[in-house]
Amino acid sequence: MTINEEEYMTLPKKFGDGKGAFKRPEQQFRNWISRDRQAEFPAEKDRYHLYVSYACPWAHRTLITRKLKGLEDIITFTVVHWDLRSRGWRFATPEEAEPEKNVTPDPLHPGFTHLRDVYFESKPDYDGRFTVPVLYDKKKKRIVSNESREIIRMLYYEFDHLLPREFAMVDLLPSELQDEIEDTSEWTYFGINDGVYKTGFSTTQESYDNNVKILFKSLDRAEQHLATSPGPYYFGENPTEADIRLYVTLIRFDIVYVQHFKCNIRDIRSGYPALHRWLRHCYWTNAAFRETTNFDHIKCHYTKSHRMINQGGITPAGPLPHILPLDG
Ligand SMILES: N[C@@H](CCC(=O)N[C@@H](CS)C(=O)NCC(=O)O)C(=O)O
Repeated sequence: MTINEEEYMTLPKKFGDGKGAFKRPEQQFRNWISRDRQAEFPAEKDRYHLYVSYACPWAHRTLITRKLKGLEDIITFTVVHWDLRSRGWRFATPEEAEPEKNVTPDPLHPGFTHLRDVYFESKPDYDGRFTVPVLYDKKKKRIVSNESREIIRMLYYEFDHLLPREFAMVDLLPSELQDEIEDTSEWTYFGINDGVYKTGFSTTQESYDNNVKILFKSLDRAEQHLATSPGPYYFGENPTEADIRLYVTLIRFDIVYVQHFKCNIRDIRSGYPALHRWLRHCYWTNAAFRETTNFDHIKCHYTKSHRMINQGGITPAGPLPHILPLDG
């Protein structure tokens, strides 16, 4: 399938199920980094690079994991411009790259203007979408993976031998919680992470009605869990994959999904006290969550890039503040 340039932004129709529902395509780069030195992609310092958008929840997972695992000196990253247009994600021009904008040109390929150029470098006949995150091997000049759920799992343990003990000890998928985390991840993905997209990209009333119902039932389920568990994280004292997966959607919920994706039966700050407490705890007490969250990129990307939903590209001012204080 070759992506037609003009149709590129009609994503909900192109990847719909024919009944007005959005269907997320499978990713094409699925290699793994390994601690084994003989592996095709062995874990090494300063060999791998992440291409991310601060706007994208899937890419956000990788940035949180990188920081929780103390991989900042080991894996570098580049943030694309939030402005997603018909040629896909683009890199900032040198003139745009002011520090407060938090975007840069591609440091690895000075001539590349778009993320698609990185995809074509790896696979000249690539025919999928040019999505973030991308995990890139600087040595082989090839994409390792463009699937966030697999990228984060590579970061959990494969680099541990290169890390100081305090970070090697950080276990985001402890074996005693693995089944519960897998189970939670499954319905969280279906109902919440992808649920906001399926709701917002619905092109029929029926699809919207179905998906918004599943989304809020899933939020109720997460609320119930947090209201009856000791916290402060989803499964106790320490953050795990369950927190990473839920956080990236809920931090975008009140500021974007409520109005932009019509996920407005309730919002988190006034309708879900336990989720709200948990969300503020992640943001305010843990730099890995807070410092990887960029509200400007999030708001501008969704509202100005999805012109099929918001024709004029108007970005709403509120809600303010973007997140309430810890004890607010
Ligand atoms: N399953 C992928 C999904 C990634 C994805 O859909 N990323 C979106 C941004 S939120 C993207 O890059 N879209 C650009 C496009 O489709 O042109 C993952 O989790 O890594």
